[in-house]
Amino acid sequence: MVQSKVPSEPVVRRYDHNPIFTKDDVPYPVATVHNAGMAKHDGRYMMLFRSHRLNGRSVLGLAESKDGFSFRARPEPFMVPATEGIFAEYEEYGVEDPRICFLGGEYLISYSAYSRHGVRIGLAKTHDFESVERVALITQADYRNVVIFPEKFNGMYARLDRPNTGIAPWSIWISYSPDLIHWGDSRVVMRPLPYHWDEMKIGPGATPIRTEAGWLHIYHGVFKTMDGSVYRLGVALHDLRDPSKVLGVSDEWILAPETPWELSGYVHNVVFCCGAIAEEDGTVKIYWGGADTVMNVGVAKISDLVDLCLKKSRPPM
Ligand code: BMA
Repeated sequence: MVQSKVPSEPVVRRYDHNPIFTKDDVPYPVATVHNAGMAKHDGRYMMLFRSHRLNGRSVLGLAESKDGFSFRARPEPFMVPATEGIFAEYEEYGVEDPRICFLGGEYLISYSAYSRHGVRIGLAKTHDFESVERVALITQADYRNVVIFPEKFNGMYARLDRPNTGIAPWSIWISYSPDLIHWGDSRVVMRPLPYHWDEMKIGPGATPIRTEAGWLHIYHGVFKTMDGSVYRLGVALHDLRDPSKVLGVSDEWILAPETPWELSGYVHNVVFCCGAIAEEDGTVKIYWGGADTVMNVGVAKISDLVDLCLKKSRPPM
């Protein structure tokens, strides 16, 4: 007799009407929409999404929503590569994968700046999502995936970042700054685990979320297969007072490519998160790019994600 298996509820419940946002929702010509940074501003959900233009280089567009599920795009991109000053030289190939952090009454935007010199991180800020001001380039090459913590620690700003190296698997580091411009005191806090879903490389995902148990961080991990790389999402919990201390990392991923628009597209087998919004009811809306082509959303209970970090842990290093 075949035993029937009781399916367990997925920890992240995909929204029934994914994908929530595609290139057809953008009023200017683009090939993709993906990897959006998220913020809530004046009660509205702001989605700062990346798009490949038809020349293969990326720009950042903005879309807004009242409910977090149905988004309307602005008529023009929000950030395109700078054409003057120091930023022009380092953004020549495009701006990508933004993260948004609300801190000190303003929204900080950390984004990848691509150029012939490699990829580094730019910092910009906005008060109102109408205008945007570039602040500084806050890393050298090659860095990606910078998320800034929405609080200071002993007077210092903190960020998780991901330097690229030829020697070790790409890992998650922490760095500190007195002024958001000069960063240092860097050290590695989390490494990919050999022969595990995130063994090839990991990188910060969404801006960390404050919970009673610690800072909840949704990150991405990559596994190399004979059919290319698979991008999945995982969760880690960092100490509230000392975010360099990782209290737990879930042994299991929380999301893997499964739907047709995550399994195939511009880059197949990818779910990639740059933003999540914690709600007052204890849930979090997680936003992710599917196959570098469309935007999706799912909802998880914050307590379930914290439990995964603390009760089903793998070692952070
Ligand atoms: C990473 C970044 C992401 C992208 C992912 C999958 O290295 O370039 O922007 O979503 O690869 O292609």
